Amino acid sequence: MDALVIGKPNVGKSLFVLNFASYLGLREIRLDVMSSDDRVSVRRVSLEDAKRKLVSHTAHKTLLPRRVDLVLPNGKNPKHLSIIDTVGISEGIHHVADVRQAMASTLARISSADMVLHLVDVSRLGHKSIEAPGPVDEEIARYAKLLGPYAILANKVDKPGAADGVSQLREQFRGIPVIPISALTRRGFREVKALIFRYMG
Ligand SMILES: Nc1nc2c(ncn2[C@@H]2O[C@H](COP(=O)(O)OP(=O)(O)O)[C@@H](O)[C@H]2O)c(=O)[nH]1
Ligand SMILES: [Mg+2]
Repeated sequence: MDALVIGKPNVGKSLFVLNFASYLGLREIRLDVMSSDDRVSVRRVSLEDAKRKLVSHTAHKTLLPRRVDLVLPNGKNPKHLSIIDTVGISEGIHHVADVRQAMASTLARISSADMVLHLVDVSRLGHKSIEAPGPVDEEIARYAKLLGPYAILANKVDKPGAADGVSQLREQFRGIPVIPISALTRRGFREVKALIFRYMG
């Protein structure tokens, strides 16, 4: 099963993917870089190295999707889960062609993913920063909810002001599951795992 992680720049997608993989038991990852024609180059790195490389204040650090493959023990039928980290989708039209292209191909992946996990930075609701929830989040939601299993992960609940943000977000995205999480402290990871397992059958 492929779970696509999508959202605005700096909302915590990369930190979520790596810490969630670690929560699911992974210590070293094959960091598969997927090119636009879906060719994959494989590298093995520790989760700590991956974090140093991929988690950043700089937006659009990861243009190509990164896939993390996990095998989850389940008696005689181990489950295979791929979590795909993607480039941030920003508001408006980005001035760099490569970034625009990466965003377009990320959006195109929504239709083929088995599940979409849409991260928002719930601590920035009402702010003007690039990671603040905005119109592009509503567009992603409108599209993704039609296509299959979809949830919003309200990230950075460890930060001040996030509790209000979660209830506002639930109000705004009625009918869509909103799971409060912290990619940093791993709060809410149990709920995300339960959701994924429910869809994996
Ligand atoms: N306090 C806090 N910071 C976070 C959390 N998730 C991500 N960050 C920080 O937000 C910044 C952007 O994270 P990153 O994973 O690179 O975001 P991405 O652009 O969506 O992949 C980094 O400085 C992270 O350390 C969180 O849950 N809590
Ligand atoms: Mg990233």
